[in-house]
Formats: sequence, structure tokens, C-alpha cells
Amino acid sequence: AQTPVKVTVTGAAGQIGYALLFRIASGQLLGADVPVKLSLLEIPQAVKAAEGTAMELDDCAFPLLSGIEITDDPNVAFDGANVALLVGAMPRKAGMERGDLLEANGGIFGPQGKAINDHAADDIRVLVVGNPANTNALIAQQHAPDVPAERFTAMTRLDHNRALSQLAAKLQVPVTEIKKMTIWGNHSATQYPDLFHAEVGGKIAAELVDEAWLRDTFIPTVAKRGAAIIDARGASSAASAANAAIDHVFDWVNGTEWTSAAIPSDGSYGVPEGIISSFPVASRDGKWEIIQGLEIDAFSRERIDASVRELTEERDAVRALGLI
Ligand code: NAX
Repeated sequence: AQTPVKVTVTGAAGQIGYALLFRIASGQLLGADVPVKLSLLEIPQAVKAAEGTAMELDDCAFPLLSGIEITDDPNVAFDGANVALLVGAMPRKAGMERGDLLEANGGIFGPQGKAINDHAADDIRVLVVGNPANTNALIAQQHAPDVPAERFTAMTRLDHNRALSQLAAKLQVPVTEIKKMTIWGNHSATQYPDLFHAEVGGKIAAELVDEAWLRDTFIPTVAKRGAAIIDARGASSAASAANAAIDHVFDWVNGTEWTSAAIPSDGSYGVPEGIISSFPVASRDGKWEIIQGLEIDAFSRERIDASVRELTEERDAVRALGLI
């Protein structure tokens, strides 16, 4: 029998964790023939709640689930891990300054990066979901010098899926008709969902909608969708975020021709090398590759630059705080 893949999930007792763990255990993260072992990392106060979720996982009798471990120690949680989903993070509380938020998350993602460096399996792949996701991924990566930098990624797949769904609704086409969607930049309100390379039935999407809709409705609706969900649901996106995490890792491992992921920049498209920014990517042989050769017009350039500028400011801020 195949050796189970160890998947570590942090913030396992949270609402994304609750939507995510059952899908991993059912085989949707890696494939319907890949056995998995789950490791749940939580803070001490939430270990009991994680144990409750583990009881429910047991009660599903998932054929692919070969074991569950629950701990508050990152060194244990990441020991031998092949996939790490870093979901737990410090949320922004009322009155919290950005520096305080970055510092609190530095205290989480620095030690987790080090634990990954020291204990994870050689093929470790890391997806950061917890916000600010791109910069938390950078912090973790900087504490893991022995792990290839490109194994640290952050999630913009939810933004990507939101963009697909908004465009499909506008054009009244199935989402499967849309190809080459791209989210550029930061997973934040400055992100840039790009319709100038997206194609619908072989035509450029930007040419099928009017510019005012693209600029004043599409871009802000995608970028502010998280806030709209909170407003409607009274809680932030959870099942859709879990779904996007599943999509990201599945495609990373199994391959795709085109999607969006925040990965360390190699300098492509004028994005400073090293920052973890969203790009149009393909996945081949288990590695993300930035899709090259796209022409970027002035409209797109301005928006990509603005989001990338926010990322370099976040990097400079965590550097100034001594977090990287
Ligand atoms: P919850 O507050 O429901 O759960 C977070 C869990 O993380 C809690 O159980 C908490 O005890 C745990 N935790 C905190 N610090 C930890 C640590 N040091 N080690 C292990 N566990 C720790 O939040 P949830 O709704 O699940 O969201 C989790 C994160 O995802 C948030 O940062 C949120 O902002 C972010 N999101 C990111 C998205 C993306 O597209 N990248 C979209 C959805 C979501 O907003």
C-alpha cells in the first residue's frame, strides 16, 4: 500500500479548518487514490475543539484517512509533513495598527517556518491562507532557509474563483467556458483581477464587457467580496476559502495549464524578486511556473504596480520590525 501523505493544518479548530479537513480526508486535496494522515495544529485553548473535529472525522470512516494527530507544538505538527496548510493567524482587532498585526503574525509564522525548516519532509509544500497571507508566507519562508523558496505560496485562488464566477454570471456562460483568468498582486483590496488575458469562447473577456463595468463593478466586486460575505453571513468566507485551498494544492501536485497563485517572484513582469505575489501560473511536474510573455497595457500596469507596491511596503514593514 502507498505510504500516507502527511498533511498539517494549522488553525484546525477554526471555521475554515472545519470546512477543509473533511475534504482533505475524503481525498479531494491530493486525489482519490492517495491515503492521508492529518496533523492538526492549534493553540492550547483550542486543542479540545480540534479533538471534537477529529472525533467527527473518525465518525466519517473515510477509507483514505490513515490517522489524525492533534498538537499545540509546531515541531510535532510539521514533523515529516508533506503538505502544510497554514490557516491559523491573528485577525485584525478593532483599533489594531498594521504594525501590531504584522508583529502578532510574525510571532506565529516565524516559528512555524522554523519548525517546517527543521522537521518537514524534503518535498514539503506550504500554502498560507491566514491573513495577511502573502506577507505571512514571506515570514515563514524567511525562517526556512533550507527549504527551496518556491515551496512557500499564498492563496489567491479564492479571488480567482470569485472572478470566474462574477464574469460567468455577467456573460451568462458556464465557468468552464472561461480560460486564462489571472489575479495579480496581493490578496487584499488592491489585488488586480485581469480580464485582458482571460478568454471566453476564444475571445478576450475585456472585449466582451464594457470598460465601465470592468473598472467600476467587476474589479471592486471581486476585490471586496470577502467584506460582502461578512456583511451577509455575519462570518467570513469559510467553505469557499477551504475549496480554494483544495484547488490550489490539487493543481500544484497534479498539474494545470493556467490558474492564479501567489508565489515568490523571480522578477517577472517587473515584480521585485523575492516578494510573494500573485501571478498567472501553470503547474508542471509538481512545480509552479509563471506564465511568460503576456503583454501588459497601461491600465493593467498601473493596477499591478499598486498592488505590488503594497506588498513591498509590507515586506519593508516586517523587515523594519525584525520579523524577517
Ligand atoms: P477562525 O478564527 O475561525 O480560526 C482560526 C483558528 O486559528 C482558530 O481556531 C485559532 O485558535 C487558530 N490559531 C490562531 N493562532 C494559531 C497558531 N499560532 N497556531 C495554530 N492555530 C492558531 O478563522 P478562519 O475563518 O478559519 O480564517 C482563518 C484565516 O484565513 C484568517 O486569517 C482569515 O483572514 C484568512 N482567510 C484568508 C482567505 C484567503 O483567500 N487567503 C480567505 C478566507 C479567510 O478570510
